[in-house]
Amino acid sequence: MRHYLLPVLLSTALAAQAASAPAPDASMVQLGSDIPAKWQAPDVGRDYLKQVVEIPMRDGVKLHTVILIPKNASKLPMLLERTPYEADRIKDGKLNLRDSVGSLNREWVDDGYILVFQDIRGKYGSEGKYVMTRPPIGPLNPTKTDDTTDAWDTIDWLVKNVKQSNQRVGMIGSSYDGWTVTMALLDPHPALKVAAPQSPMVDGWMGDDWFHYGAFRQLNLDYFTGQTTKTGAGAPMLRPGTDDYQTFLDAGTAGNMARKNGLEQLGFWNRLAAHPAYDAFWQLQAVDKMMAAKPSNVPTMWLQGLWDQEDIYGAVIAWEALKAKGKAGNNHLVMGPWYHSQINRSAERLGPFKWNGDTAADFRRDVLIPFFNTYLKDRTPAEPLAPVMIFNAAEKHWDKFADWPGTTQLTPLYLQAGNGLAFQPAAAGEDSYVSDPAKPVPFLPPPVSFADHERWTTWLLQDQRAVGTRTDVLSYQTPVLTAPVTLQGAPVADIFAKTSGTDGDFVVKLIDVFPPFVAEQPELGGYQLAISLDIFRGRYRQSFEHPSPIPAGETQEYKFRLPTVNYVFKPGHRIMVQIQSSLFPLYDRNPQTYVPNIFFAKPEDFQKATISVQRGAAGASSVLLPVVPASTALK
Ligand code: PG9
Repeated sequence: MRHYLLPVLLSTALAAQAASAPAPDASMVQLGSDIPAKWQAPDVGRDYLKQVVEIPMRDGVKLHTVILIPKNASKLPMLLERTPYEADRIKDGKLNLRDSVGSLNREWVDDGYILVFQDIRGKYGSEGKYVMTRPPIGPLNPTKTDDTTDAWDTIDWLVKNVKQSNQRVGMIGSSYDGWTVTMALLDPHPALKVAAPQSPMVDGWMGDDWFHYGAFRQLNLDYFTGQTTKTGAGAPMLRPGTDDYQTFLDAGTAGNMARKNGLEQLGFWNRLAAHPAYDAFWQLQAVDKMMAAKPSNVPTMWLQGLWDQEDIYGAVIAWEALKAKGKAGNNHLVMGPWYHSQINRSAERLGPFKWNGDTAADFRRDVLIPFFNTYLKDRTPAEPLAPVMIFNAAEKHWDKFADWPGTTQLTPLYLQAGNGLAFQPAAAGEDSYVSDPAKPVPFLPPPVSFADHERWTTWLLQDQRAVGTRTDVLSYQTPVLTAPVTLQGAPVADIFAKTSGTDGDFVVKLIDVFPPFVAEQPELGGYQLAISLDIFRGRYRQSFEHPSPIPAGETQEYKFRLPTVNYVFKPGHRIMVQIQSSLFPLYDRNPQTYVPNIFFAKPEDFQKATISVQRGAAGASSVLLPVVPASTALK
């Protein structure tokens, strides 16, 4: 009985208490919201001010901008980064600015900079419409704004409104953020005094993010969904499994993969897929061409990695375009032993290759920040800045150059019978392989996931022994070198080949073969390091704009520039050249049957083809090497 009675007694007591409770007054009741309309953060001892402003552009669109100002700052320069990757990513969770900004920006804080981050139009906190790497005002952009005007309007606002500044601005940023720097340079605001595009996307068709010489980079499908399904961060595509080699093979074409994953809703994918050739769509947004038409006088440092897995093309090409316009005086070129954007991280090693010290941190301290200080703080650098600095990964030191390339003379290294390579022309002959689209050559040993950061950032340094024994990969090598061979410039692949198909891709790799034993680092014994490699889609052999079928069975020339090198093949090493017809799933498969648009090839278009690479009089296939005359060439 007691068991049931207790709750009844208790509830009776509580009811009696409520009946006798005093009436609530107004201070007890919330009719509005517990979140104030505007929260004013008190001064709790932060050593900086954080201002979040919506800066109006000339068309009234407001761009979300985060300004971090050291406390008691006066006459400090401003470092501006315009980004599609969230200006608010710099959190203000710490009392000290240097702790808040993280390792990437700490050095600038230490040196006394005001940091400014801005969301570009249509991304994250900014108003307006987002257009992927928005082309400049003109035929592809019939509006009155672009990232040149947005940078101009932003800088104009900053110099008028940030009272703690010295009214000078430097722009910096990597990759997409490097591209925004290049756009600002097309009509720089007078207060923009110095700039550093790092691994900038310059030409997405020729050799940066989207394609390489017409071969499509399939991991972009993840990028498009991440970047353009939402104003904020979207998610990459979902996968039926963990191996992207199998996933993309099963999809058949990039077009199928896109369709399955809903990408037909995405404007940029549709535009890209409709323009697989280098037509006006690509030509009119190639930054190097725009730069050459409007070269700026702003002191600019073009930076990129020698093994940049995303944008290995742009910085050096833009620098060359400006040099050709007589602008070498205010444009510097720097190439470090870095993966994409590693300039902003630590860089003591890349894959298994170890350098002497942190090549990125040392460079930022000794070169990059002094370069900015020269123009933003009137400080004279300890050493005059070399026009060109390129790391020599074989000898593990920086080389400085008054001009680049080190030689304009290209020396052919010819394919020889018996898988040899030599500087002497070869006797006529050919080597054949069957390229089977059902078994494309992997760019990394499967299983492979584009999301694997370590493997993705080092795939260009993959030991090529992984594929050298495949029957669809041709490998040629020199005898063991007895004298160094020094390269300073961009090698050029010059391949003469027949195919039984009517289209096909050519991948050419220039490889340093390490000696069988490397005492300092035994794991490098026999390592085959590609120092320069690229892919070329055969239909573009005569014109990038107007592709044409390959006449089956006829020798054709495939000539294309490979990524820039500053490298020494040392005595005891060998030079190797590998040729193959796929690099999958990074690059989409060529069906090897000519179709109007490879994105939409049908399963029956994918056919095996026999490729016959020519030697000697039949077609003197070679790789043209920028051998500096001082080096003793191979006999
Ligand atoms: N490589 C990336 C990118 C640059 C430009 C356009 C699209 C992608 C990046 O890292 O930002």
